[in-house]
Amino acid sequence: MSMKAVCVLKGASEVSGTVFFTQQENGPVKVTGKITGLSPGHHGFHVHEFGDNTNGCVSAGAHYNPFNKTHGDREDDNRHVGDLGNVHANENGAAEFDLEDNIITLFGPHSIIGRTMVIHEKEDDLGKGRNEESLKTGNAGGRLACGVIGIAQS
Ligand SMILES: [Cu+2]
Ligand SMILES: [Zn+2]
Repeated sequence: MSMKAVCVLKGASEVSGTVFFTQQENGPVKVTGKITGLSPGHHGFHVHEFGDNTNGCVSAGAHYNPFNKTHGDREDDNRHVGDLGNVHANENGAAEFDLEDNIITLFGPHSIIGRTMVIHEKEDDLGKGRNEESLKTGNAGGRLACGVIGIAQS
């Protein structure tokens, strides 16, 4: 069985984008997409806990963390489920990405469907910032755009 999900990112800024997720059951999740309107450089990219955008991206809560870990990199054992690291925007402010992740899933009780994808103002320090905030948010700063992850046509 395979599953597809999609997320349209919008916010108060010019930043917008679309993220696609595909997964074969028990396989990794392929995450692809494009975000535009960014400043050139790295931007933190996470799944946040709630699919709630009632008060903008703030209502999405903290990084999705069902196993009570600290913030980290995509390849770290100690990471929030929602930690997808950074995406990199080119000189035109466009970030295109194509990655695979073994921790997020579109199936079961810890599915990311119905939660919120957030693109941040700053680079995520991946938990290596040697301060308390680094282990919570990666010091990625404000939330530029976000969207609820929904079930896509397959
Ligand atoms: Cu975030
Ligand atoms: Zn995190």
